[in-house]
Amino acid sequence: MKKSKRKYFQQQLSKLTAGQKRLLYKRAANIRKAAQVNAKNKRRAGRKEFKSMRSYDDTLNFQKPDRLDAVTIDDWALKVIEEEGINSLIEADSQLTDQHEYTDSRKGIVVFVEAGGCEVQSERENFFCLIGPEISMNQKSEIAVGDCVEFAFARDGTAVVQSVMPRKSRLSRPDPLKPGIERVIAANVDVAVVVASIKRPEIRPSLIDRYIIASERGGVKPVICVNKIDLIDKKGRGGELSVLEPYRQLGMEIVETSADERVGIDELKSLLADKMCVFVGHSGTGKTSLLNCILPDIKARVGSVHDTTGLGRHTTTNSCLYTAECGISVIDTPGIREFGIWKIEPEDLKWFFEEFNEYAEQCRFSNCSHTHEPGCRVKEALEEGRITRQRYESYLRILESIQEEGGY
Ligand SMILES: Nc1nc2c(ncn2[C@@H]2O[C@H](COP(=O)(O)OP(=O)(O)O)[C@@H](O)[C@H]2O)c(=O)[nH]1
Ligand SMILES: [Mg+2]
Ligand SMILES: [Zn+2]
Repeated sequence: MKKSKRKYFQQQLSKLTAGQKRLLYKRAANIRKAAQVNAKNKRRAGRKEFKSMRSYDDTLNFQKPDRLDAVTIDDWALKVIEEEGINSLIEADSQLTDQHEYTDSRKGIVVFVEAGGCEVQSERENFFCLIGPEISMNQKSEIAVGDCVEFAFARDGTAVVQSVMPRKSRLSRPDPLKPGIERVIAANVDVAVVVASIKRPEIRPSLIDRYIIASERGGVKPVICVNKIDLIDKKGRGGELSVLEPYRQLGMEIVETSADERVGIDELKSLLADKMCVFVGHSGTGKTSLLNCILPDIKARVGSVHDTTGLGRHTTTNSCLYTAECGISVIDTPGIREFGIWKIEPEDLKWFFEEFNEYAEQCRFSNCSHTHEPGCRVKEALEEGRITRQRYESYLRILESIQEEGGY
């Protein structure tokens, strides 16, 4: 830090309490981390992809990729002070730290998360809540849609989340910009509906496999929904739907739907009755359209509670939980093109390919990765057609991606 700046920095620091300083350095560490990963990803991805990423745009201003390592945490803290002002820290701290002032504690479920807070539904009423700093620090991954929380009101009426209940299940992926950080897409869900479309966009089995793995890892039951079946000729269905054969053989539940022609909607509804579900899948496969078919009463209800969280506005970038009278709750998620695998060691991946297991026991080596080893019974089963090439190749691709950093 330059001498001239150092003095200003010390002056500003002296105005802050210990709690405020903690916030300052936490914010500084966050933007440093984001900028480092950003710079790295940019180098790796050749710029174009990461430029458009939304959540860390604000940190791009802080980037000095060529001399990142030369700057200290104080420099980042100074940046925060210069760009955001110490008043914002003082405010944030005063709003969030004093626990004793809170009254009227309630429980609820998080329906929407955005920068600075979340929307919590509690006994049919929605509250916008701030998230206390001790939560963002203690919780491994911050609050997610579907989380059960306790919140209370400050003297000025501001609702603040005080604690988050342990999650009974989760669907997560690594943060695309910060692969070391877990992003929980949905918490406490029973079922993940992996929505694929038969055409426009084409089915991507390896993406389905990734969702299945993430679901199973997080304690969520995956089911497959193939949408847009109106786009194929009824007679020709066998051919186009053959990619689903491996999943049929695994005994997974598969529903064929058309949101446009309202085909299969009742079947999907009965599968989801009284469950908390999350809709995941490539963007454009029809998740939101299906949601509208299943929960027709949603639009009105959401609109009347909160215009800002109505269908359409944030839903392209954020997940949102909708609950209907019929007892179905659905978390609609934004479309993502790539879905990384959160914390599965390369040697553990094979266990998520269930159909390999009965052969894996007979491989010559007990730690066989089924890739290059001699005496691999899984590869023999592949040659014999007992394991599909589609799933085996998907295994290889995912294995390769998790051997590289981050699971992407
Ligand atoms: N032909 C056909 N188009 C559909 C169907 N479901 C959704 N679409 C269209 O696919 C596009 C993407 O739908 P949307 O629900 O926004 O997909 P999401 O990104 O997964 O939420 C829209 O233009 C829909 O009208 C369907 O069953 N059949
Ligand atoms: Mg959508
Ligand atoms: Zn093997």
